[in-house]
Amino acid sequence: MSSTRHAEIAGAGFAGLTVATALAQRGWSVRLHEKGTELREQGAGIVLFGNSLKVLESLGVIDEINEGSMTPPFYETRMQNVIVSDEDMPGVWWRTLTRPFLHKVLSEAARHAGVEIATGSEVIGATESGTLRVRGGEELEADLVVGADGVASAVRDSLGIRYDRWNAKDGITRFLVPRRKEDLQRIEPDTEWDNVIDFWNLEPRVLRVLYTPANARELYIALMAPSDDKEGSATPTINLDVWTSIHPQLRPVLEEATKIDGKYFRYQTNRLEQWTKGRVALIGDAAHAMAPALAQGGGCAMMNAFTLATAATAADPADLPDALVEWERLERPFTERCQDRSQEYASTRGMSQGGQFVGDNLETALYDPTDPNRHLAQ
Ligand code: FAD
Ligand code: 3HM
Repeated sequence: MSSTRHAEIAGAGFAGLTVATALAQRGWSVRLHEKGTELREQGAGIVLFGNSLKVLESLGVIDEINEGSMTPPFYETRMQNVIVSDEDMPGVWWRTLTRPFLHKVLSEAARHAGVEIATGSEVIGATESGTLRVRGGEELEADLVVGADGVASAVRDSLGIRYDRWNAKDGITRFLVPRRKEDLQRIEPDTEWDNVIDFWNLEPRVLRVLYTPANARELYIALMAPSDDKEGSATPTINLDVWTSIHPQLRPVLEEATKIDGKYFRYQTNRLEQWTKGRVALIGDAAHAMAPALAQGGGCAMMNAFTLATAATAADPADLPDALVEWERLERPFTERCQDRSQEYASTRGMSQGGQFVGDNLETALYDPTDPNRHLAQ
């Protein structure tokens, strides 16, 4: 009998690609199932902090990530177009980038590590003894099964794991557009257009634009409006008149957004009764979807994917279920505190006051999932 351990993973998002690569790099045979017919991420931009950048460093892709991303000089917050904070986050490692780029880097790392990627393969469930069920009838056995299949996880639901869910009143439509930096500079010469700028506007109506340069060419803009504001949340084409009436200096990039079909997305937080059952572990939005306020949903997905891979590798194969329970006990509190902080900001719109990247709010950003001694002091 082969001593190589085998993992079956549902979902090739940031969580699934990370755990697949980390396991394969540690000698596991790994099959990753993606229901989409192509391996790709259609989303817009993302902000990553040290916790996930350390993971990318450990996977061996940080040079590539650095080349295709940037660190803006400041994370600026404006209320009614008045600057309330400019945060340069001393000691905090952070990068902005596009999601398609991050997905491409992770997909290539997975292939390079020897992960078998099955596209057009829809997972319909799993059993705690370690089988993954794929549409079409296949039952695949594994030492470890991972549900990284997103917020509507079939793996989670097939195991009967219950969870609470909160939807925020606000939601967001996200776009990747050309930077148009010179046009923006002409309109507002005193603005540092390389900054992240969180343009809050609460009066006469809640219409916020989070402006995030992702590299020299691409800009991520996220347009937030309450879900009951029909004009503010209109998609697939945004209501240019409404958005430029509040944010006239952003006209060039808002015009770019009208050329793209947008999807309005309401924030959601999930809290599960358990992240593991037998030989199955859940990670990413399947386990802990969160409001994006602290920009840590993907970061937590990647750090939990990585620590799952190291914990499973360190475990005696016969004791894997116990090792998964211990992994959850140690890692879950960090994610839950981040969920709570993000949820609080989302429901109070407290980010409009600026100055959020300080103190306890930095706990997740500063967490190092690659440090084997990280739990010694607890
Ligand atoms: P997903 O990205 O949902 O991936 C799941 C994958 O599984 C998909 O490829 C899907 O096709 C596949 N799949 C689903 N079901 C099945 C099935 N049955 N069988 C096979 N495959 C399946 N995070 C950050 O870190 N920084 C940010 O700046 C940030 N900004 C955000 C802004 C907004 C507005 C929102 C809503 C979220 C933001 N996040 C951010 C959070 C982040 O996007 C998510 O937490 C992260 O993408 C989750 O990754 P995942 O791999 O768990 O899930
Ligand atoms: C990066 C980021 N940060 C905050 C939000 C938010 O509060 O909606 C969205 C984001 O993409």
